[in-house]
Amino acid sequence: MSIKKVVGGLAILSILALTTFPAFAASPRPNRTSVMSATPDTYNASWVTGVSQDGGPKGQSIKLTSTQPDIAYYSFRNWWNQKLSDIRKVRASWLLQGANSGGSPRFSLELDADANGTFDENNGDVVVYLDPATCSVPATDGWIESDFVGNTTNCTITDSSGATYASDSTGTAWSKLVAAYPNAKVWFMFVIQDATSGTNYVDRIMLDSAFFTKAP
Ligand SMILES: [Ca+2]
Repeated sequence: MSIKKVVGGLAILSILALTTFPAFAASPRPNRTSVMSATPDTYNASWVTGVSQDGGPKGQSIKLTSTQPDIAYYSFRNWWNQKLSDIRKVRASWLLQGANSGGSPRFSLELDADANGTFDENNGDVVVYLDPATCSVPATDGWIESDFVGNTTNCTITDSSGATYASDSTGTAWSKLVAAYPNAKVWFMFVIQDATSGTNYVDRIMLDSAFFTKAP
C-alpha cells in the first residue's frame, strides 16, 4: 500500500480527466468552504438501514458506493478549528466489501498545520490519511475497528508530505503525528473512497464527543 502512489495516480487521473475522463472531472471533491455554505457534503454516500455494526434491522451505517474512477465521500461538519493536540478520540468501524486499492477508503483529515487560518498544501498544510487497512483490528461479522488515536500496537498513519507514523514501543502513531504538527488545527474531515469499485460501509464514527451511528 502506498499513499504516495495513490496520490500520484490521482494527480495523473486528474490530468487525464481533463481530456478523456469527463466522469472523473465531474466528480466533486469535498471542501470546507462548500460545507460552510451549505452545499451538500456527501457524494455517492448516504446512511442506510439494515447494515450496522450494532446489528439488527434498524441499525444504520454510512454506505459508500462508487466505481473507479468515480469516488464517494461523506464529510463531517462542525468538527474543525480545534487543535490537533486537543483531539482525544477518532474511531470508526468499517465493513469493507468493495474492490479497494491502497488508501481507499479512508478518512482524510486536513490540517491547517501552521494555524494561520487557511488550508494551503503548497505552504506546509497537510492531509492526514487515516486508513483502516493500516490501523484496525478485527471485530465481529466482518467488521473491523479503527482507533486512530489510541491504537498502541497496530497502527500506521501517513500524510500528504510523505511522512509515516507508526505505533511502536516509543509511542502511538497519533502521538507522533501530533509531535510532527504541534501547532496544527483541524481544517476539515471526511471519509472517502477514491480507488474503489464497489461498496464499503462505515459505522460508529467517533470524533471526540461527536458520535455518528445513525442518520442525523
Ligand atoms: Ca495554513
